[in-house]
Amino acid sequence: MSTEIRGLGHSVKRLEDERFLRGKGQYFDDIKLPGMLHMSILRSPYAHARIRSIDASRASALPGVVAVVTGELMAAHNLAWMPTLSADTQAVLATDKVRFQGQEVACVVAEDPYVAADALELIDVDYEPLQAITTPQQALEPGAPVIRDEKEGVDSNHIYHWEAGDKAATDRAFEEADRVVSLDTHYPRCHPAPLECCGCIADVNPATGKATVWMTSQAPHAHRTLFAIVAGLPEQKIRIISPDIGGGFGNKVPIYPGYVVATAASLLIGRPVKWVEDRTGNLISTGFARDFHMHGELALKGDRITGMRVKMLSDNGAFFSDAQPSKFKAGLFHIVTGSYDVPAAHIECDGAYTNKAPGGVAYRCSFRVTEASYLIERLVQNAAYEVGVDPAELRRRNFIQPDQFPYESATGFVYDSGEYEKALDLALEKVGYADLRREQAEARAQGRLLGIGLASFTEVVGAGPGKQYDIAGLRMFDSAELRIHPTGKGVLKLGVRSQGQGHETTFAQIVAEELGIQPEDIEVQEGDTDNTPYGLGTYASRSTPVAGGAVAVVSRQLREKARAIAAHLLEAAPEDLEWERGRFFVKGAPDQGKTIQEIVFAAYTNIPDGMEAGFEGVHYYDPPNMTFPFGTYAVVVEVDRGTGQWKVLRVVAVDDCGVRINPMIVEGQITGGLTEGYAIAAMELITFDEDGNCIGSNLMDYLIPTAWETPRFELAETVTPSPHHPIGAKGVGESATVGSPAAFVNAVVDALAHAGVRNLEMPVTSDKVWAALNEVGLAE
Ligand code: MCN
Ligand code: CUM
Repeated sequence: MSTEIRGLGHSVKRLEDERFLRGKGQYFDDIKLPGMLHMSILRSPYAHARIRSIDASRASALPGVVAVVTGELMAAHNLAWMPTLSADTQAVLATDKVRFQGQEVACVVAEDPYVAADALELIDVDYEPLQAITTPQQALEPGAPVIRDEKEGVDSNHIYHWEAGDKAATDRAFEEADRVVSLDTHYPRCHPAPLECCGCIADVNPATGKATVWMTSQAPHAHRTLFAIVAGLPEQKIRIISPDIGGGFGNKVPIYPGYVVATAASLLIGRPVKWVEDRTGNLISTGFARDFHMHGELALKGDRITGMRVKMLSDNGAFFSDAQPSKFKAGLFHIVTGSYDVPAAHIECDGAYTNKAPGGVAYRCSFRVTEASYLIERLVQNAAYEVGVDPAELRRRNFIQPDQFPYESATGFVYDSGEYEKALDLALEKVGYADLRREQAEARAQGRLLGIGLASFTEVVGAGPGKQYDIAGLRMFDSAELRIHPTGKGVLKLGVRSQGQGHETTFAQIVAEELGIQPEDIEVQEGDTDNTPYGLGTYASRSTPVAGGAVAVVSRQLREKARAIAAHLLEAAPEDLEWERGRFFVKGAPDQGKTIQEIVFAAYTNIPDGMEAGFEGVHYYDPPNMTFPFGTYAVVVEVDRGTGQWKVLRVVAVDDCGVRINPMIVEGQITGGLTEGYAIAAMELITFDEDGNCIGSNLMDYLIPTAWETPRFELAETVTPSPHHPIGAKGVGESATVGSPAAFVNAVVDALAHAGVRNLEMPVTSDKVWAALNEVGLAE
C-alpha cells in the first residue's frame, strides 16, 4: 500500500499530452479515406443582397469537379434551411438572399482540394445588393429593411423581448435611492478563433446506409440527434466521431452549413466528402461572441446597493442561433447581480437581426455570463467612485455573506456556495493593495498614472438540472460508463468531449479517488457516439459539474459491488468490511483484506452465487443545481500620458472552483482564460464597415495575443466546495475569461478616474485612452 493513489488534488501530468507532444494526435484533417472527395464553400461577398441567379455550369465543367451544390439542390431535399438551437431557422445554402458577408452560397465537391477551391471562381452569382444593417439600433429603426423577409408574418428585425426580476420592487428601490449610478457600454463582438478551424469528413456508406461523420463537435451526441431530426435519417445509422480537437472555446458547439452539405453530398454521391474550413471562413461565418449593448443602473442607499436595472440590446446577426440550453432568450445574462446581495433587480432584453454572422454564445461565455459579469463589475467600481468608498471596500460591504447560502438572487438563481470576502482578501493581500493605493497617490503626485482594477465575479456553470435546462428538449444530464477489465485496468467512456481541457487525465483521477485504481490504468474515451453513452457535450464548464458527478457516482456504485465480492472472498459480512482507498479489509483486522485489483479479478473468475459477472456500470447524472464558481482578480496598470498606451504591471487571480481535481490543469485553464480576457479587453474585436464588410477576417486584422503580449499571471486559490456535487467540484473552464475583462478595464479606468473618467470601451486601445487623456486634460 505504499504507492500513493493519485486521486483528487494531484497535479498528474496530462496523460493525453504524450500523443500531442509527439505530433500523434488524430484531428479530423489527419483522416484520409479511400475515394475521398473534397468540398469548398463559396461565400457571399455582400452583407445583404438578393440572389437573382446562380450559374454553376462553368464550375461543373472544370475537370475534377464532381458536383456543385446550390441552395436550389438542397431545397429539393428540403435541406436549404435548418432549425437553430434558439428556435429560429438558418440558411444552409442561400436561395433567396444573402444576409451576411461570408454566408454560404454554394459548395463544390471535387477530386482534389485545389480543384474544389479553383472552381469557386467559376460559379457565376448575380447579386442585387441591398442596404446592409450593421447595428441593432439601426435594425430597429422604423422603415429599416427587413432582413428576415422570408419568414411569414415578420415585418421587422426585432427577434425577442425578455425580462427577468421584479419590476415594481426595482422601481421602488430606485425611487427610494439616494444615488443612482449608471453605465452605458458595449461588449464588443469578438471571436473564439481556435487553433484548428471547423470541418468534417462525411462518409455515407451506400451499401449499409450508415453515415459516419468525423466532425469538430463539442457535443457529438446532441449533434447526432439533431442530424437525425433534420435530415430524417434513422439515428442508429448516424455515427458522429469527434476526434482530437484543436481548441473549441464554444466555436464548435453549433451545427454549421458545411457539415450538413458535406453529409448530403456524401449521401448523394456515395463517396466520403471532406470539408476543411479556412481561417477566413472561420472568422467571418462561424459562431462569434458577445455583441451586447448594455445600459445598467445601480440604486444606492449610502454604501449599500439596493437595486439594479439593466436594459440590454443584443446583436444576433442574421439568424438567431444562440447555442444555449435555457429557455431564457438572453441565456444566463440575469446572473448580472453578480456576487452582491442586491434585494431588487429587473432586466429587460431585446434582440435584433443584423447583416452579420449569427452566433453570440461562444468564446468562454457560460451563456452570456461574461457580459453580465463585465457589466456589474464595471458598475460597482463606478459606484465606489461616486459614493467615495474604496472599490474593494464597497464590494466587501455588498457581498452575499457565507451564511446566506444557498442564496436566491433577485433574478431567480439559487447560488450553491461562496465566500467572496475570503477570495477578495487573499487577492488584496497578494497584490499588496494598501501599499499600491499609496504608491498610486504618490505616482499621481509625480504625474504618473497607475491604475488598480478589481473584479469579484460569480459565475454559473454546469447545466442541468435537466428539468430546467435542455437542448431541443434533450435534458442536460451527462453520463459515464466505467468498465474495469479482469486485470484491474479499464476504460471510462463519457458523453462529453474534451477540446484540450485534459479530460483523459482528470476524469481518470476521479476514478482513482473513488476506486483506488491509478489514473494511468484508466483509459478515458470520448467523442464517438457509437462507443460512448449519451451526453450533452462539453461547453459552459459543464463537464466537471455534470459528467464529473456521473464518474463519481458510477465509481461509488462499483465500489459497493466490490464490497460484496470482497465479503465473499474474505468470508465476512459486507457490513464488517472497511474501505481504504484501493482496498477492503475486515474491521479490526487490517491485514485481512483484498485489493481492488484482486476484487475485480474475482468479478470475472470467482463471483458469489447469484451475482452477475463483470465489473462495469453506467450512470446518468442529473445535477440538482448549477455550480457557482467565483473569485477576485486584481490588475495593476500604468498608462502612458504621452501615447495612451497602457502596460500591465501585475495580475493576481484568486479562483475558487470548489475542490480541484488536478491543480495544474486548473491553473492551465485559468492561465488560458486570463490570456483571453486580457485579449478581449485590449485587442480582439470583429468590426464591420457600413456596407457590412467584416474587418477582422484574418489574423492580421483580428489580433490575438502571442506569448509576447501576454502579461504574467500570479495565481492563488480558495476552496469552497459545492455542497451538492459528489466531489465538491465546480467548473473552472471559463471563469477567467468571464471574470477578467472587467478587471483589466477597471484598472485603466482607475488610472484616469480622479480626473472624472468613468468608462473606456473594449477593446481599450491606446487611441481610446489617448482621446480620454485629452478630454480630461491629462495628455502630455
Ligand atoms: N477541473 C479540475 N477541478 C475543478 C474543475 C475543473 O481539475 N474543480 C478540470 C476538469 O476536470 C477539466 C478542466 O479542468 O479537465 C476543465 O473543466 P470544466 O470546468 O469542467 O470545463 P469543461 O471540461 O466542460 O470545458 C469547457 C470549458 C469551456 S466552456 C471553454 S469555452 C473552454 C475551456 O473549457 N474551451 C477550451 N477551456 C478550454 N481549454 C482548452 N485547452 N481548449 C478549449 O477549447
Ligand atoms: Cu460559451 S464557450 Mo464554452 O461554453 O464552449
